[in-house]
Amino acid sequence: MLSRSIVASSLIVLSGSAAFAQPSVGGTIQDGPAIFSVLPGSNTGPLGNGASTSFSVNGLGGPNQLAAAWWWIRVDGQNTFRETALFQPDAQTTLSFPAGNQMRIVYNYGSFIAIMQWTVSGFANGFGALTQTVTVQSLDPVNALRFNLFNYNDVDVFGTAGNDTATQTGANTVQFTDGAFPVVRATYESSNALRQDVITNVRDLLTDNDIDNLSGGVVNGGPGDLEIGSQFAFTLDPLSVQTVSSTLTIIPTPGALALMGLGGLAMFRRRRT
Ligand SMILES: [Ca+2]
Ligand SMILES: [Ca+2]
Ligand SMILES: [Ca+2]
Ligand SMILES: [Ca+2]
Repeated sequence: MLSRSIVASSLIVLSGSAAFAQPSVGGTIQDGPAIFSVLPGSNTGPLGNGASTSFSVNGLGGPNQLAAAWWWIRVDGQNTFRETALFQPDAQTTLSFPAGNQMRIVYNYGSFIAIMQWTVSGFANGFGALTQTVTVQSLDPVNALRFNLFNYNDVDVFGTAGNDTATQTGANTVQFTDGAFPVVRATYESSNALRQDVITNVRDLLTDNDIDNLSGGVVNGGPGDLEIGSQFAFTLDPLSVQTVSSTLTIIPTPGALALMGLGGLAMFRRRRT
């Protein structure tokens, strides 16, 4: 039943897409010095590499700390044979900007709707966060659906692909550094598992032609060009909804912290303990 409804919606797409042909969806969102972009046309298909992205916390033209970020999906069942990138032809895809710092792409797969959303937050120059969420709403009135969502990030600390190191700092947290600072802290709330490795070992698991699950934590902490993926596995009861999320936080240099008045406080606390 699941595969039949997907095919049905694909046929509708084909009949409408020719008249509304346009580049694959993307756009830019901003909050103060934090700017995030999904490059239009870079998310080319369900079997492709996801989207090219840009994430600066130092204003336009600042170091791009995130060269790629996307979500993959797998609904386990009889006809499941691999993971696929979230993607539908643009005529079937709804792109919106609910706020200046928020971008939303909605996909209707027939038996479920996937709402992919980014929120960017600029706390100060050099200090910001990017939250990526997917909300899945089941449209199936009868069957429970077993979902696997995969969030993938090609983190490039300091805007350079190389020289990054990764350390697991919590069950769902990995910290990336290039030298001492700045630090990218990736947190994956409620994820079942994560896997970090040198590029493109994690993405290859999502783009090859079989079923993979992400586990192992920090597999290769560098230094090198590193990437990370996390997996969220859950079962959706008929007509129910679930949201999963990951957050990348860029922490400023100690000098920038001091300028913000936070560094002195941190040092004061450290001295007293
Ligand atoms: Ca780097
Ligand atoms: Ca594989
Ligand atoms: Ca795979
Ligand atoms: Ca990287």
